[in-house]
Amino acid sequence: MRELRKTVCNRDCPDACSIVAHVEDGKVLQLGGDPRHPVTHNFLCWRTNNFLPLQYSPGRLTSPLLRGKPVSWDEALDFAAAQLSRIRAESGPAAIFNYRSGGSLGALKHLTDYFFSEFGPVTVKSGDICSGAGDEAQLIDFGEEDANDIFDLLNSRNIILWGKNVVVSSPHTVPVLKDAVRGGARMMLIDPVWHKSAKLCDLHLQPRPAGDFALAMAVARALFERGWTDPTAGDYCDHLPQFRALAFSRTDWCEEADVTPDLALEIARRLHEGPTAILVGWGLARRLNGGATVRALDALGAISGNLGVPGGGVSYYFRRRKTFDFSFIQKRAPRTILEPLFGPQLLGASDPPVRAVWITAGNPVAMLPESATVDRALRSREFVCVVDAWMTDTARAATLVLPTSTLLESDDLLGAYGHHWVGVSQPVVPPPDGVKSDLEILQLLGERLGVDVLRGSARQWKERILRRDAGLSLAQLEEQGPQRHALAPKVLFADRKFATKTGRVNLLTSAPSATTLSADYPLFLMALSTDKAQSSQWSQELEGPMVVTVHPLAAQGIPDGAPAQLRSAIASMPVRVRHDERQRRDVAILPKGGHLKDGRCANLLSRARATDIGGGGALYDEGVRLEPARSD
Ligand SMILES: Nc1nc2c(c(=O)[nH]1)N[C@H]1C(S)=C(S)[C@@H](COP(=O)(O)OP(=O)(O)OC[C@H]3O[C@@H](n4cnc5c(=O)[nH]c(N)nc54)[C@H](O)[C@@H]3O)O[C@H]1N2
Ligand SMILES: Nc1nc2c(c(=O)[nH]1)N[C@H]1C(S)=C(S)[C@@H](COP(=O)(O)OP(=O)(O)OC[C@H]3O[C@@H](n4cnc5c(=O)[nH]c(N)nc54)[C@H](O)[C@@H]3O)O[C@H]1N2
Ligand SMILES: [Mo]
Repeated sequence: MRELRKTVCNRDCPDACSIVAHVEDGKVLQLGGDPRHPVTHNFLCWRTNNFLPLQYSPGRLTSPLLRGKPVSWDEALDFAAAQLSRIRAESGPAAIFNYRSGGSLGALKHLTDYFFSEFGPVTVKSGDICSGAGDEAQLIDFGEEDANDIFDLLNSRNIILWGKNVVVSSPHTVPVLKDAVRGGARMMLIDPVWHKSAKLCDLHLQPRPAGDFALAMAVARALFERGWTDPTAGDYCDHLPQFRALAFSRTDWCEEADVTPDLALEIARRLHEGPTAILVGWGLARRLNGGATVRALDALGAISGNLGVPGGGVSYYFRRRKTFDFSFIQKRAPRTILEPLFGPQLLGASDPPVRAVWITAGNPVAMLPESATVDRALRSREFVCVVDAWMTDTARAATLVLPTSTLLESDDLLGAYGHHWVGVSQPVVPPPDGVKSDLEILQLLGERLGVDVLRGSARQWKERILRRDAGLSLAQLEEQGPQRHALAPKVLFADRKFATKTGRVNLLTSAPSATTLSADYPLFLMALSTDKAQSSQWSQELEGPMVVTVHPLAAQGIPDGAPAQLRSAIASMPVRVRHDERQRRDVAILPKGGHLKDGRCANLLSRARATDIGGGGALYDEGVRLEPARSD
């Protein structure tokens, strides 16, 4: 008999959907969106609708693998325990690196950090490849990083999608945006790349990649010149005169941004005719000047009077961990490795060198820049353990691979970074024989290492982590599905009190240097989210080389559909060229998440570089060029 079972999607996505699984005889036959969740809104994205081929793929790992050979769990865990304790005894715990990424956003994944903090404390990552720069920017400016309620967009007169592809990356914001537009809001997209989200907007500006800081300064200047700033801005902003002076320090901002002055003026006009919500995409912060760029957008929202009002806000992340209490996890790592510099720093670490790496919910070989260096760094360690459900590029570089559960088997607690609903995931089917959850794995490892802090069931951990003042109980989440929590006001900073030291917005006062590419590599490599994959997790087998999308005049005479090589200063890879006249002439667009094993990994081409602040990845500032296909 077919049964409907609900869970919450744990993927690294703003939407954290409530999933309805159709289960028959212990097998999931179909997935759909929960009609009762106001944000999930009865539908799932393509990649999760199509998750079942991955769930039931013959490539699913069901046995631990030691140097590529299946072994029993006892053998695997005895081996892991022996390696970890030997290396700790010989070199100290700093020689062990606990690397965890966002393969599952479940709150219980933090227990890996708890475990290694108690076993060590060991080396951990710093920064954040995804959002480090933007997070830091908002914390510096506002002292707090969160957003107005998602449905507050219905109060906006203008909405600016600033470097944000909602159709692909946050599809559940789209119905809300459509409702807002139906209700009379005007929406514009500012993105160097043409993508489907442009169709939702009445205006699409395509600035030069990395040109947004300059564009924001042009807009600020226009706001000041026209007298369109909030007359009370000086009451709630620090450094207003210095910020004004910065905006007036140049007259050629528009040239740098490659946007005409009338379009900069149009942005200023829409900010002035508020309430205007700026939805800041994660992409534009993944640049050398990414932190400064987000700070500039924060400043635009502030001086134009759009903070603390319904329909306004400069939203980057919804604070997804707000309802979780992780205070029991001591932050006392002896050393950190900056996530975007994973490969070079792992190779370079000394005193002690990193001898062992434990990898949870991440595929750094495919997803971190300079993939070949990441691969080499891992392969040259004494002991690398990867906990994953599939044989990824990173698992291939490991000594030991431990098979774990998928999102349909997950037993966890989830916040969201695109709205304020909290939910629980509950297994809709049990994991296959031979598969253990991250929690079980660490509990069994802990028994061998004398670290027993993870005692307890998943449910007990959920109880412990969920904050009492969140305005919802675990039982309620289990019975009724995801609920909006009580710790986020509908309008952030409603009294224009900010969480900075002075209680005021901290406006930026200086400009970053401009990003330029060399004439040898004139195209910005932009490897972006695709609807067909979650980072490196693809539901379909890919065939042939990756498709690179360029303007026909950027194709070096290579015809549409033809094979070619895409080359950067450090590597090259085969591609198939697709012409698209809607794109700028200085971008080369690839899907992110291709696998190194298959020669499809964009990160092979990118150098490991960090953003100006916050330890983000400067992922889209690598220059590349197209060359004719190699004949070999
Ligand atoms: N289908 C799918 N959904 C996903 C993911 C996925 O892999 N697949 N990944 C998830 C993850 S990990 C995250 S963090 C989120 C967000 O995932 P992201 O891919 O970060 O999503 P966006 O915010 O849409 O940001 C990308 C946009 O930023 C733009 N951009 C890049 N550089 C610049 C610039 O200099 N200026 C401007 N104005 N724009 C720029 C790009 O052109 C692109 O349209 O989505 C999640 N959702
Ligand atoms: N060139 C380029 N590079 C990028 C980006 C880009 O836009 N361009 N985007 C960046 C961004 S935004 C991000 S967030 C990162 C993402 O980088 P990663 O977080 O490394 O992304 P995934 O490929 O999703 O890898 C997560 C792994 O976790 C595994 N996993 C899933 N569930 C579980 C679980 O419950 N337990 C365990 N142990 N494993 C699990 C999955 O099978 C998968 O192999 O990549 C970054 N890299
Ligand atoms: Mo991300």
